[in-house]
Amino acid sequence: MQIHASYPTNAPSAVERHPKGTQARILLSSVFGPYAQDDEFGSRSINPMELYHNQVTRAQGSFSLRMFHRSWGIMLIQANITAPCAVLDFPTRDDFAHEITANHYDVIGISSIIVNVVKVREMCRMIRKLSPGTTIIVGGHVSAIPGIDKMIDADHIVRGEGVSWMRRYLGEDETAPIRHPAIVSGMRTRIMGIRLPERKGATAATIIPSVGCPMGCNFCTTSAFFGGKGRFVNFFETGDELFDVMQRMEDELKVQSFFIMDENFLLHRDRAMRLLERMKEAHKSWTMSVFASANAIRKYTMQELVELGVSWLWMGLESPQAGYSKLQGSDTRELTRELRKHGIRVQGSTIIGLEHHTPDNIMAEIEHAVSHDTDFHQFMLYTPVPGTPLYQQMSEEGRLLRDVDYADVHGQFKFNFKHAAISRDDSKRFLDWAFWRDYEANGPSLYRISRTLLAGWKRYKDSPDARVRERFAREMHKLNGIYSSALWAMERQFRKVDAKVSDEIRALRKEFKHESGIVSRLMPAVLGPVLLWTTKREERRLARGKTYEPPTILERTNWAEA
Ligand code: B12
Ligand code: SF4
Repeated sequence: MQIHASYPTNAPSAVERHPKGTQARILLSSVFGPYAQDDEFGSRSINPMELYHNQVTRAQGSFSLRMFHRSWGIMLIQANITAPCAVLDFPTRDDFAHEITANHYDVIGISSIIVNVVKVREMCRMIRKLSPGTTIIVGGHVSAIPGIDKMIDADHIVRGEGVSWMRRYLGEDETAPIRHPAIVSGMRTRIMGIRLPERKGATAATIIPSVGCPMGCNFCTTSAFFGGKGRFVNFFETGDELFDVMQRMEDELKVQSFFIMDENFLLHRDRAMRLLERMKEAHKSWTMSVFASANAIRKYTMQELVELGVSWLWMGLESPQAGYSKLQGSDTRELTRELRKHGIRVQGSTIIGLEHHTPDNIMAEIEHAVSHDTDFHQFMLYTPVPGTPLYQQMSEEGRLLRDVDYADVHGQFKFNFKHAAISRDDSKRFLDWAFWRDYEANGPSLYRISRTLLAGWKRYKDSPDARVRERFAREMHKLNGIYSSALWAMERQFRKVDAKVSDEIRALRKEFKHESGIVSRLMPAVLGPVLLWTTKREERRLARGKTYEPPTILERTNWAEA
């Protein structure tokens, strides 16, 4: 078995080549499901394959935003090799067994994060039994586990960036430009008990400009995995390259909105400003959802952000006392308020259980987080994850709890280390409280995003910039009847949680009515009661333990039947 580190990129290659080179048949698979249940392979009901419901809106009941995202890492690798390749996403164990017996693969690559290491072990075992002779490659964050080579039976374990590694392995040109796959960012979206229709162009395209982040926060696993502080891997260096990719996606997927999967997109100001120039020249009224740190956001005026089309922003708030450089000089509450006034939805992210937290001060810190009144709020436990500087430090200090299963090391359950002041069980109580408190005080996120949208619409509906005007009009007209109806149902359903917030929802609904055309004005009378009914039905289903799973997807490229 060999363990390879593929960062820094372009390091001299010690990777042996596959004898068949680009003729090798490759299968790239994510780990098997089902995911949202407790089982012996490390699935956990608390850890579903859903971004929002897992770590953001999980306390919001039937108002929780539920959707699935494909495994973009293996899609990116597939799009950048010329070998015949299949991607198998979200298989069951039976699907996986069937695929590797129905077809002969020379190479099977498994992509996984740390929590799913037992599934990787099982998949390696299955491959050895059902497809002996096949080379097994394991990549993704799971490879950062110390001693992983003793835990699983793989031939190669790849740390860091996978496209260049795989190209090298197959004897392809690893410096060739990256070809971006067409990725629809989310699927099977559900809210208020309804599955939203999937029309071409209705869902954003995911764009992956880079992996890693040079800020190097001590707990950050993505930063550490792609080289750590001062390093990251750029797939598209310039605004021009990015513009070209986005334009291609606009054509292929018929989208005008993009989910930019870059840990700190706004940090690279030259690239973003060049992208804006190109957008202006080509009159592109695009919408962008981005991740950015507060110090990076502060490099832009609100006008620049709005012109760029930033409509959703994921920002780490962590804790004002924590001293992270990305937060220095920022009043994050003021920044959040300002962004929302300009129609930019803010998703805050707060860490529970930092070193300075104690049972005496943590409630105040949670209140502070909640007082940001962000549209969405992610809460996560401070978690030393293998590969990060924090893990190294905790390990040296002898504070890691040795008997915690990797399947439970994901920041949404309990501490995996000895905290100076907070017990393991209390870590979960504080975390659960934070989610609940944010929901109770600020209402369903769907209400909050409606409010931000309306604020943006009012501010920019007469903007002199036609691109900006068009963007807000597009969002408002497409949705205002739906939002008003959802608000009608939310107002009633939320009354039992908090009457004051319910009144605020009602006031917002009235404002929507004022800004709406005749059809949208009438819609809540019909659609509102339907949504109230589906919401209640969903509450009952959830109370009975209903969970959701992503569909299995198989996609082949450069394929000729053997
Ligand atoms: C989208 C996403 C998800 C999606 C699911 C995606 C999926 N289909 O599996 C959702 C939202 C459901 C999700 C859920 C979870 N996620 Co998540 N997720 C991400 C996110 C935001 C993007 C992943 C991505 O596509 N990145 C871009 C691609 C290009 O990078 P990549 O996947 O790392 O792939 C590259 C390399 O790793 C490598 N590679 C990957 N696979 C393979 C395979 C082979 C064979 C090779 C050679 C190379 C290779 O090559 C790729 C190209 O360079 C990342 C954060 C991030 N910025 O990466 C977190 C992240 C991967 N998630 C993480 C976590 C912890 C979780 C959860 C546990 C939620 C939680 N409680 O936090 C759950 C787990 C759910 C479950 N039951 O398994 C952590 C992983 C931590 C770790 N060290 O293991 C990350 C890094 C976030 C973070 N910073 O903490 N997640
Ligand atoms: S700024 Fe965010 S993405 Fe960058 S290292 Fe810190 S936590 Fe990670």
